[in-house]
This record gives sequence, structure tokens and C-alpha cells, in this order.
Amino acid sequence: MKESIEINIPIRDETIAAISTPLGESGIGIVRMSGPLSGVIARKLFKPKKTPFSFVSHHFHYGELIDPKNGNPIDEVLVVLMQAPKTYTREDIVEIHCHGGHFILQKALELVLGQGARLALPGEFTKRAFLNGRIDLTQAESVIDLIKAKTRESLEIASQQLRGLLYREMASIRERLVQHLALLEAHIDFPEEEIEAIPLTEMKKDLLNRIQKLEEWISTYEEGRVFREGISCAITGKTNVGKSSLLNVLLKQERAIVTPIPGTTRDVIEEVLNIHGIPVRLMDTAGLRKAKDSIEQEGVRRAKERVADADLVLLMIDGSRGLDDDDEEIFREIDSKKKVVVLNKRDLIPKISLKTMKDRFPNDSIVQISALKSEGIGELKQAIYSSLFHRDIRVSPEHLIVTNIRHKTALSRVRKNLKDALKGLEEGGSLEFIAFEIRSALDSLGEMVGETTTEEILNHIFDQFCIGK
Ligand SMILES: Nc1nc2c(ncn2[C@@H]2O[C@H](COP(=O)(O)OP(=O)(O)OP(=O)(O)O)[C@@H](O)[C@H]2O)c(=O)[nH]1
Ligand SMILES: [Mg+2]
Repeated sequence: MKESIEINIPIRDETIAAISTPLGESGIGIVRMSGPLSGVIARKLFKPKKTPFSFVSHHFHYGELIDPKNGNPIDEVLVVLMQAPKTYTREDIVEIHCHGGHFILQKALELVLGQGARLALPGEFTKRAFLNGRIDLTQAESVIDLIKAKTRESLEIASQQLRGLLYREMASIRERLVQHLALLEAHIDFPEEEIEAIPLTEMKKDLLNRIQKLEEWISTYEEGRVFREGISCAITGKTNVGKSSLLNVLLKQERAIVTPIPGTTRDVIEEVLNIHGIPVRLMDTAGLRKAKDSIEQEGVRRAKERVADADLVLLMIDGSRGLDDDDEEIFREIDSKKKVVVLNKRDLIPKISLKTMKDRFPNDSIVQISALKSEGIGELKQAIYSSLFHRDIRVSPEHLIVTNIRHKTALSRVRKNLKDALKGLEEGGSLEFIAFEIRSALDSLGEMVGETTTEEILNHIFDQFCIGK
């Protein structure tokens, strides 16, 4: 996709190895190696079933994993050797597919390390794929997102980034900016020479187009972030209003204890659920009131802490009881939070009208539900979704969505540079100034795709990976 690049890199002639599947009991588990020694090590540890034998690249081979010290078999395995450059890292890769036991995998890894490989750092396989120029930095980042995706939508966004959508869009901007810059610099360096005049109208038009595109992408970030990272959502309200019942209804399981006794929930109960593609970390918390004992006091303290940190609050009110001072105090406390008001127990005779609530919360959505009878739940989910998005966002393979703050920041810088360059063109500013802005925009784009990214930023990105990826 792009030329291999020179950055201050760790020694890549080392062969790295790791267990690439999760630890625990499973049908198979994989130890993976990457680097020049991979093939040599595989030959020492693998006893093929069929002889004579030689590895065919990218093919599975059946046999035994043996301890080279004594020839003792460790496990029945499949081994695949993938010769560079058509591999994940563009280096020689070997995968040893063992049975998925913790001990077997540890033993296999030990044998591999004993033959001269070293343990891979988190994300080091993907980092090599990046450093060897197989993928750009935005694609490398999408690998983490892909692994961590919790809904179809977050997976789709990560996958479009892995396929290089963001990279290609950036490449297209860079290509044009480089052309503009070349023209500007020619005029700066050789003002006397007879060179092609700068097509000012065309350059202005192009910059304007690019700025509009950038704006469109930047504006997807709010939504993109929500899909990628999900949100935290705390249910709060007085005791006995039905918070735990709501958690259970949303999860479709009896997760939290529900009783008619006020003050039932003490600890925060947390579960993730998918609401129209958004991973929502839902928290049931202790009911807020003057706590009767120190356990409840701690519960109330934790509840308030979670409510303060939550991205969204579900403020729950028992519609079959009137409002009192305790409700008012809670209303005041969460006044500034983004919230959905949930008027529960609509199966009972109402004591609070919808109108009263609308007057009290003119800017928030209000939903009437019955957690007991599981009524109004679809409406509540829709209200949660709408409270996060100002518009309906399409998650599709072609529609670029920015989910990463690093990308958003870079795109915003580029937009600023291009706006200043355009202003310079319109107001007859100096060519040096316009060239400077375009060069700065190119720098930001280079940093975004990883061509001029500092080691510190790279480490920060790859540290988020798991070992073996
Ligand atoms: N009629 C009716 N009763 C409900 C409804 N939702 C919850 N309840 C009842 O209200 C009581 C309290 O429910 P919980 O879900 O434990 O309430 P909570 O807000 O978690 O209470 P604390 O944990 O004590 O703060 C239980 O007896 C529930 O069955 C509802 O929609 N209608
Ligand atoms: Mg409860």
C-alpha cells in the first residue's frame, strides 16, 4: 500500500512469538511466530507425519510437536509456514495449531522461545505489519477496534477502516495538495521564469471541496465515537421506583434483586447491552435517599459517583406516587446531565401527569413504561438512541465515519490549514503563506497515516493491543 518507512524502530530481525488465542480451555490454540528464524524453529520442533517432508508455504502440515532435547511428543498439531512477503507482517510467519489447553500452549511457547525467538510485545505483530508498510497506521488502529467491536455497527466501522477507506480518502487529499504545493513552490522559487500560471480559480474550488468533505467527516465523530466506544448509562432515582426491574427487563434476565423493600440495591450492577448498535454499559445503582445504615450510605455514595461519570442518565420516577422533596433534590443534582426521564409503573393509577413532567423537563425526552409488564421498552430504547444522535447516521461500507479522537484532531488541523490557505488565495496573500499552510496540512495527514508519527505516539497506539496480535 505504501513504501516501507524509516522510523526509529526496534530491531526487526528478531523473531517474535506469542500465544495468539485467549488463555483457557478450547478446541485449538495457536502459537504464532514472525521473523527470519520462524521457519528454522518450526523445522526443529515439528515432526511431520509423512516423510520425506518439506514445508509448502501457506499450507497446513500435520504431525507432532516435539521437544527437540529428547524427541518426546508434546501434542498432535497442524503447522503452517507462510513465507514473506505475503503474510500478516510481511515477514516469515509460522503458526502452530495445538490443542487449546493452557499448559500445552505454554509448553509450545516455551519450546519456541528456547530456540531463539523472543516473546512478542502487545500488538507487535500488527506493529510490524505497519512498519513493514503492509498497512497504514489507521488500518493498524482498526485492528484493535475490530477485536473490541461489540455490535454489528462498530464492527462495520472498524472493518471499513481496515479495508483502507480512511487511508484512501487521505491519500487522495494528499495527492492534490502535493500538486498545489509543487505549483506554488515553483512560482516562489522561479518567479522570473516562464512557468505555467497558477490556475487560481481551480485551486480555490478544490480547496473548498476538500474543506467541505473534511467538515462532513469531522461531524461524524460524535456518533462514530459512540459506536466505537459505546456509552455508560446509569439508572438513578429514589428507592423502590423500579430501577433494578428496568435493568432486568432490558437485559431480559433476572440479573438484579428486585423486592418491594426500599433500599434493596446497594452495589452498582453493570452489564453491557446493544441498543440499536450502540454498546451501552448499563448501571443499576442504589436508590437515592437519606441512607439508613453505613452499607446503604456507601451504596448511595457509589451511585452518585457513577451518575456523575455517566454519559447518559435514566432518571426514573414512580408515576404511581407523587413527587416529593427527595425527587426535587435528585432533579437538582442531575440537572446538567444528558438524560432520559423514565416515568415507571404506568400499569398503576397515575399520580403524576405527563404534562407535569414535560413542564419540569422541557428539554429531555420522557417515556412512560411499566418495567413490571415490560411495556414501553422499545420506546425507551429509541429515546436513548435519539438522545445520543442529532441525526440518523448510516453505517455502511462506503460512508466514512471517524471514530478516533486522534483522527478527528488531525482532520481538524488539516481543515484549519486549508481554510487559511483558501483565505490567503482569496485575499491575494503571499504565495509563501499559502504554501506554508498546505505544507502543514500535508504534515498532519502524514502523521495521521503513520508516515511521520513519533515513536511515542506509535507506542501509545500499540500498547492498547493484546499480546499475540
Ligand atoms: N406495578 C408495578 N410495579 C413495579 C414496576 N416496576 C417495579 N415494580 C415493583 O416495585 C418494587 C421495587 O422494584 P425495584 O426494581 O427493586 O426498585 P428499585 O428502584 O431498584 O429499588 P431500590 O433498589 O430499593 O432502590 C418491586 O416490588 C417491583 O416489582 C412497574 O412497572 N409496575
Ligand atoms: Mg434496585
